[in-house]
Amino acid sequence: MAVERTFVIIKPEAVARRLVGEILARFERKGLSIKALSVTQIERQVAEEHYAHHRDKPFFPHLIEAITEGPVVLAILEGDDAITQVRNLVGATDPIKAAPGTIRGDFALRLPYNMVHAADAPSAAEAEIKRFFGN
Ligand code: 3AN
Repeated sequence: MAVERTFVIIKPEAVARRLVGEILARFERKGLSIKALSVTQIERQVAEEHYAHHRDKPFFPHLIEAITEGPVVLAILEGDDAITQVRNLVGATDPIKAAPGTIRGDFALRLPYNMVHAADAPSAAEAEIKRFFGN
């Protein structure tokens, strides 16, 4: 067990549906601390960098459109094993596979609209915090 920091994006579809409080409440109830919080709109260039590993996928344009189409909430969360804990709360990537009780399982129907991005490893968390919050 180690205290970790992780990075989360509450995506435009979740902000549009007024689910920001609900989603942050789930992280807080679990015992994680909010260390930084910001409302912003992601620039296309930053989105393309963030999702560079999907650049060759057929759904890439749709994914970039979805993450840039409205305001998002960016958050840094901290706590014991925060990266795994947050991924567990968020649920499987595809909402059709995400278990009820998870954020995606409870609020999302279909890709790419799965409500939340969460860093999947310490190196990703560090790079994403730097990309979105600077040093
Ligand atoms: P996760 O967000 O669970 O780490 P990734 O990194 O594989 O999953 O996918 C990044 C984002 O790309 C997902 N959050 C989702 O919005 C979108 N995505 C992934 N797979 C698909 C797909 N097959 N069709 C459309 N969008 C997808």
